[in-house]
Amino acid sequence: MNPSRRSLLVGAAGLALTTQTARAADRKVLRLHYRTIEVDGKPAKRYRVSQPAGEWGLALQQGDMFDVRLENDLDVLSGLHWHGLNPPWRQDGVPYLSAPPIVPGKFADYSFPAQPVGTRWMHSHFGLQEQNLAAAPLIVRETDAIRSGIQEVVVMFEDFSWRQPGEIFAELRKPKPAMAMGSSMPMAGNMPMTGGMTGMARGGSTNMASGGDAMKPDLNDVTYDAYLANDRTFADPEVFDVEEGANVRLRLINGSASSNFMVEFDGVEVTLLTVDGNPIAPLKLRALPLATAQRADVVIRMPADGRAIPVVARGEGRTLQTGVILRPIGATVKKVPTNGAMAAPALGLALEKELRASAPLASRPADRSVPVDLTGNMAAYVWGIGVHGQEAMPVTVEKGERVELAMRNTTMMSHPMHLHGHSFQVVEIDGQRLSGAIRDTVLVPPQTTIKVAFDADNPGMWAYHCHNLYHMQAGMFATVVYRGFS
Ligand SMILES: [Cu+2]
Repeated sequence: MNPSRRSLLVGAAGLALTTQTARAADRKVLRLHYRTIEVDGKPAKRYRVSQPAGEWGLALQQGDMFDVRLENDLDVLSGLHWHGLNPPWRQDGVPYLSAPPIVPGKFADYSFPAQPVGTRWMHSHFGLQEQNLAAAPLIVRETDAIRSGIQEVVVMFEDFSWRQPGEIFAELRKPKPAMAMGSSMPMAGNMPMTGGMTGMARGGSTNMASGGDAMKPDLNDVTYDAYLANDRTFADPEVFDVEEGANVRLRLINGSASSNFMVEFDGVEVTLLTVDGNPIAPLKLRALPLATAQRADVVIRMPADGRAIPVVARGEGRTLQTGVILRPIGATVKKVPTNGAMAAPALGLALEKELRASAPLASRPADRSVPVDLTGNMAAYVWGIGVHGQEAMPVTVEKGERVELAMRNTTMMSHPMHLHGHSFQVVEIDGQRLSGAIRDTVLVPPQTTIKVAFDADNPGMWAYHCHNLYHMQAGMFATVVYRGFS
């Protein structure tokens, strides 16, 4: 498409921004396009988001504007959501809620302050495209990170299946045989799930074997063929050259569609600096839980013995793993198997309870407290969000309010809950108050209640949903709507 034709299409893209001419010189271009990757030696045609020169995603600096032209070079409707940034709602990239999707061959322009700073990411919010790798890192580098001179390594983890996502979803939604479902199972769509049904109502290749264990949480709906780190498996991992004994800042992004990971660093203790891009009181740890859509920045000091360190993300409840290698000059790189010795444990709340925001919300009582039930019926593969006990109700708020969402997970699966347009603080876990992390995505494990608080300072209509792609597609999607917007 030539430039003059492009300029004619600005209005058609659905975002009329007055600043676009003035800032055209600084504008970055991102393209949604097809590419072929290789997984286990076989080619796979998938989506990619890159700049014209090939850079995956986007890196900005603190204080920058987010000035982006997003071109859709696919042959399907698409778009991108800027996960973790808090833009004006019309630029949030949720099709039909914030703006129409971008039609093939056209583009949309975005212009807003790139805030908050930190490790963010971008992904399609259209249909099931995210499963086919329509995602990329979006980093707004903090001034102090830049000044520190510490080497940075960005790693995005994804899950990969040879099956098309539509096929995966259709199989999940297939009616389950009645005799396999037990007698105590609720039949109505809105009833809480019991453990009995989660273990028994599954079958075939989507079952990850929670067996018949009645009260055992269910970890994975989808059995993936591979996990990827920066698009690669341990058969051919990305290797980063680092200095022996030096500090390296890892910006870790769980860009998967429906996989929670446990990340380890070859037994080396690392320092956790941020979660979802937001600083916390630094914590030392050896294993980092990273739920779908969450991010974490850790600093690792490369060991004095000069050996290479694999950064390994293993799927919750699985032995399958992926990762990258940090290699000091001259170190040999040992092969890392694509399956670990033991399955990674289920992600819990032990770390979440330890996290303390470096810059918590100002202390103030909530003006509005909203009970939110996370519901599901595994047999029908229907998931939901009940707001004030009512499925499909928006959370309504007034500008200026302090709002608390009390999320109660009535199901036997965990749900990474994401609110668009706002950063929230974790303020209560199972009845215990805390000044927890500032996040945009919090994992709510089975049968737990987590309260988050946010300031209603970004008027509009916002998506509020489970970030497990298949749960969202099956109904676990609500909205936060400011008065005056509808
Ligand atoms: Cu979910």
